[in-house]
Amino acid sequence: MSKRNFIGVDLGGTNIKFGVVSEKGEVLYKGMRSAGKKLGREGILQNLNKAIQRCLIFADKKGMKICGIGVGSPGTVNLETGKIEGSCPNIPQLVNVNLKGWLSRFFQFPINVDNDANAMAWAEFKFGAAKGYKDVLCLTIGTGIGGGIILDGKLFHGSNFAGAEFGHMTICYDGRRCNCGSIGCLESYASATAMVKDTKRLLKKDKKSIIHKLIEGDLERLTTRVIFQAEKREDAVASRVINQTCVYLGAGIASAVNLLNPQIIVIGGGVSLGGQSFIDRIESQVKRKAFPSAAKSLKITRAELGNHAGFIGAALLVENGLSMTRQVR
Ligand code: BMX
Ligand code: ZN
Repeated sequence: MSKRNFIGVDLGGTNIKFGVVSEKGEVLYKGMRSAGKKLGREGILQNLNKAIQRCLIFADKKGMKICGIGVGSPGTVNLETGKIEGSCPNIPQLVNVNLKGWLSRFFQFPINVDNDANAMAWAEFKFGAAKGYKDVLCLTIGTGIGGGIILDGKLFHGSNFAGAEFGHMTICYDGRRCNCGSIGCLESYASATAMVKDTKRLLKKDKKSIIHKLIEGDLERLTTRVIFQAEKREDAVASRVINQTCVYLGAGIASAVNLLNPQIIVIGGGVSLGGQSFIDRIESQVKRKAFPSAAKSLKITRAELGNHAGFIGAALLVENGLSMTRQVR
């Protein structure tokens, strides 16, 4: 058994995923609970606290030593202070919360807080689909679209820790309004939230779509899982939305490829439910749009660590999160 174990928490808009992770990336314990977004700031923080307590109880039972707690949170996280800064469109209750300060009132361990997609990227780089590569771009497509960049083996944060916000690249300068306040961001076109919205709009006009049956007429039950299921059954509405999503993602990813020329792109999050055919369609869009010299040996693949990547990465970043910050600043 590995001697150095960490608690990792992935604080999402809907759920909190958490676990005890060894330094070798093994998941020794895992759990999930609702983030309680409707409960407001205190409620979310209490749920975060409870998730960590569950990990500590497990570690205690097994006689395991915990060496630190890592949290991945949406939004811009100041790595030095542990505060969520700027805008936090998908969990606005967290803006200006010093997560690290708050947690250190309850837990006497080294604590590190980073952006959720950065954490996912780090996990995939260390132990997942991007293992062995040094220039990596990860994106997670769920409620929003998050991004993480690894350049020359180092996690890139940017000068104010706000880098790699992949979902907020402009793909249409006068397009849809985004949750972040800007216009035309990739997230407002290609996130799971956007896919569901677009599908609902089309369903109002297409009464024959099989999706109506799958959701038993209740639009509230529509998820990307249902959309992918419907596409397998050759539903026209589902195909149209999914193909269009691939076009949007292709445009965003191609721009990032031209900017960074990564070796590999890893795609995770709920939308990776779309399987290999979804990745293949994104890949063909990217290859069509990106510089041939940047695209020629580019690999695009699904994340390997699935739902666990966020908390695994958060846990692993406890040890090198801060040392990396110093390299950036
Ligand atoms: C948003 C942004 C990113 C985050 C991404 C994925 C906020 C609150 N979030 O673009 O920082 O990485 O969503 O988040 O500003 P998820 O909630 O979809 O996992
Ligand atoms: Zn935006």
